[in-house]
Amino acid sequence: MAASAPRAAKEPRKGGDVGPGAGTALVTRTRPQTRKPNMYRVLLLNDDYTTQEFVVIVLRKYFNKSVEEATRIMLHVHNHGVGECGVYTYEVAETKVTQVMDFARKHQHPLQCIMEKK
Ligand code: TYC
Repeated sequence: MAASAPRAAKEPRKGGDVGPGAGTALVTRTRPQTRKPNMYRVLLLNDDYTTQEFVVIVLRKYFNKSVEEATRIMLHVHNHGVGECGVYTYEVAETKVTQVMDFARKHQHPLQCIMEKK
């Protein structure tokens, strides 16, 4: 009986219980028993229409940033085109992206939020 944790279907698999290396743990351990999860950056993209105030609200509401940190990140995105809101496991990052995109759409802002593998 496989004892691996549930994994999001969309996240690319690595290793696992089929293919080369499957079922050999008793003979030769080829991997540590615990593996660090893949981590994903959640990024905000700049645009000309979303207000600076709205971006600060997003960073406070969904990324738990202080006013000062949220303002710093917002200005970084404004000046450089893209900026990091946080780094999360796949499912958490995916949830944050969906929440931000839904919130932006609801308030009729074109703000874009994406994730990328670290
Ligand atoms: N460039 C926007 C403005 O000047 C502000 C902005 C910042 C928009 C960050 C999006 O992710 C963003 N109103």
